[in-house]
Amino acid sequence: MNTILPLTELPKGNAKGLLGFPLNLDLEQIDAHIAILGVPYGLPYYPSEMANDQSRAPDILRQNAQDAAWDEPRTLHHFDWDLGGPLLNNKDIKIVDLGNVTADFRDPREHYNRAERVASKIFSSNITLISIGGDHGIPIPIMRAIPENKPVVLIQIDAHMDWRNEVNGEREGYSSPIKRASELKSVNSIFQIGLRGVGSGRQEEFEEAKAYGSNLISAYEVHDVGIHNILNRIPDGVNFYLTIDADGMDPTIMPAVNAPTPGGLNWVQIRELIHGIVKKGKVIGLDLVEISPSFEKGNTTLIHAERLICNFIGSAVRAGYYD
Ligand SMILES: [Mn+2]
Repeated sequence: MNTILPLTELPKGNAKGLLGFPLNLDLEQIDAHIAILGVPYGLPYYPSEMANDQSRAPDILRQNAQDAAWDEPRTLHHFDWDLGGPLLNNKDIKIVDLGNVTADFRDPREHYNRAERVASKIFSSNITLISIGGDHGIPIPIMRAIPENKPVVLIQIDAHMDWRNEVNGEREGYSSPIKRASELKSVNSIFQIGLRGVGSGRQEEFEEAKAYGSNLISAYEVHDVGIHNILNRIPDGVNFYLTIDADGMDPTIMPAVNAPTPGGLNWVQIRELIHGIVKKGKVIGLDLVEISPSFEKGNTTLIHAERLICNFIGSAVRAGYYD
């Protein structure tokens, strides 16, 4: 194990952070209200997954964000109709991009250890953490860093339950984040929204999730009753952690996923859900995972991903998180 490697490194191929926010690799000095962190690598189920397609997503999102395409970036200063004003609402809000968590290919688990150490620093400093995956194993070390004295309600947006105890002997891969979350003292309850189609879960994982008391909400229920009624089931005045698998959204808006599944959340629904949860309590962290750039169509997934992150930032600012 090489302890000399820094916890994070510069994104490849560009020197700018996401949405043009400054890069800050000195983790001893983070002067920010919100920190963005790339976490490229999960733990593989097969040798070929050591660096999977999803591991390219943090840098590709930074490079191909719609904002980066304009000569003069607009996202920070122009009027945003999703938010009713500029992104940061003319407040003095500091956002930094911490770069990507460094990998150690002699010890793949060290990537998770580093992600957990960065997340611990962020959570203990009351900075909001936005992590970009990588596959859905990424939130396992991040959620492990949530302090037990500040427990959260976990909200997962996903087509799949992700309750596998292990796959090919690996307990911390992309089929297991909610199973691992259910074992944490820092997770009080779980809402799983957007479930549909066929995934890695079997009847036994379904029974286990029910026995735990997880709130399993199918995408079809969301379409039937509307986001408003789903929000009414989620408690107010608590802390939240939000994990968003790109395949929770409908493949028409996020096609770049490994398991595209019909019937997912549309843009209007995911936007309303994010704004609604942010208003209910403090979202201490959000991750967006499972973007597989090889399957991208146009810039569709990346544009929705960027808008999703902007809606989260803008709603957090307007909910008074940093006042
Ligand atoms: Mn997932």
